[in-house]
Amino acid sequence: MIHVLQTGNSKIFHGICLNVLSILKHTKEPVHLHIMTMEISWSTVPKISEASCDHLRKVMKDANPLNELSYYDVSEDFEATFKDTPNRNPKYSPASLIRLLFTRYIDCDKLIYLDADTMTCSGLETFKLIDIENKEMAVCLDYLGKFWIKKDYFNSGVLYINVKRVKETKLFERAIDLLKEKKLYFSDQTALYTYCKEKVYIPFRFNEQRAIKEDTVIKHFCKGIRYLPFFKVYNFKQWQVGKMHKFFKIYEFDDLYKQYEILFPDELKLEY
Ligand SMILES: [Mn+2]
Repeated sequence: MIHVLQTGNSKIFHGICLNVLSILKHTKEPVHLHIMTMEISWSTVPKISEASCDHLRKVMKDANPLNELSYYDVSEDFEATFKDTPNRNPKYSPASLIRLLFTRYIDCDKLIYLDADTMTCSGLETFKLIDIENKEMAVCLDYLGKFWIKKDYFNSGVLYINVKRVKETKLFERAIDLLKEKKLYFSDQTALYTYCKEKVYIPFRFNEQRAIKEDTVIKHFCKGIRYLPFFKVYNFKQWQVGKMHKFFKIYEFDDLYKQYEILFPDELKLEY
């Protein structure tokens, strides 16, 4: 069983569904997906509904009856933890902090955390080749951060976590404590970077922040820079089908877009 964690609110649920369809396409082993969500007093965005997750679970079980989905509404905990902290409105969204709470809810051996703006291009079984027995996490460098912030600055959009170990070292709880004290620019990512001492750096194929290659496992649609024909900062997501085609020339998820429209008619529409 491969354990996967996704977090967020209703605004990015189509991203999670597309990601899951990509996992179902490539990963042969059964997958246990954990979805953590919240709604809070200082944001109007609703949580992902339990009904939406029930439907997603059905789609997953149709693909493999051994697949599982667990749903966690962490609203109260999130409110109590972050409401009165300087990081309650981080750069991207308060929802980016949800993952920091995971050790309070999830118990398994190893866990693959994936941002909602990622897609898998091959099976998640490849993660098992990474040895994190004596580490807290396996991480990839942040493509832009390694130039501009620090040369070993990592990207927290894909994390391969040794759950038992991070519970011992209290990595995620210490990251939360730091965010309670100090305003950080990339809140959760910098907090994890600050405290994670037992880490192994893995190749970009596990968190590809640029063009998809032949051996890519995860493609991450994070912010990027294109220099030619003119300087442009872009931040397009996999549900922006028009941008995938015209800007990135990515067509390899087209079968999944079709599936999404058939399987998830009641969820957010893809953007053409
Ligand atoms: Mn991301």
